[in-house]
Amino acid sequence: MSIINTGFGGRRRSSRPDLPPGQYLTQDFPVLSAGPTPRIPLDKWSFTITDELGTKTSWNWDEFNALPQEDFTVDIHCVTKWSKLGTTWRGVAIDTLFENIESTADYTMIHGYGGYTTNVPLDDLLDGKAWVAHTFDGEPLHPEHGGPARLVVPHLYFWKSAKWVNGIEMLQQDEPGFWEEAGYNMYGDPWREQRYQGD
Ligand SMILES: Nc1nc2c(c(=O)[nH]1)N[C@H]1C(S)=C(S)[C@@H](COP(=O)(O)O)O[C@H]1N2
Ligand SMILES: [Mo]
Repeated sequence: MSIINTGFGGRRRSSRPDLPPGQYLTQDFPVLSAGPTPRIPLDKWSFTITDELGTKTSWNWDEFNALPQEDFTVDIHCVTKWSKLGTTWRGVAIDTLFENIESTADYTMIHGYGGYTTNVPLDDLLDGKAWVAHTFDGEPLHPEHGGPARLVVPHLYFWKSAKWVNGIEMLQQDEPGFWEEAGYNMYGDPWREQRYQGD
């Protein structure tokens, strides 16, 4: 008997160049949540950028949807070692949200409904590197996957892509969020396998 590995759905470590070290491919979309799924009615939803002086800029759902929208296709990599290639999303680039924000702070804390937090340097959110997405695979983002809207920062491990995202807080200094407090890496580059503190 021979074992045929097609490269799809298998756990074999692949030499394919689009798969970071230690990751395997999945065709599923696993759900990973540290707590219950918050349900946010769209008429209660808002997104707020808070600068380092405490000044707030907010969008309600209608205002957010009136911003320029982008379709994007990206690979995502979870620290639990699954990767999913070519995922398609629609949402607002973080660049768009920061167009009228004046800040000299280099770090951010991302906040989500339900209390989730994760830290991302501002540079890693700008220049087309991150979005607040409301649509996955042509459908409204399912609540389990972060709907109404989630952050998508595909070049970092997926725990940085906060589900049910509702704000970005500007910080002068880097601070750990929820998983980072628990020992996960402060930056989380999948290509350098920065899973845990000290990696
Ligand atoms: N608010 C919130 N966002 C979160 C999480 C969470 O528990 N709460 N888990 C993170 C982790 S570890 C991963 S891998 C992805 C999982 O997203 P998914 O459930 O859509 O696959 O969401 C990230 N964003
Ligand atoms: Mo994860």
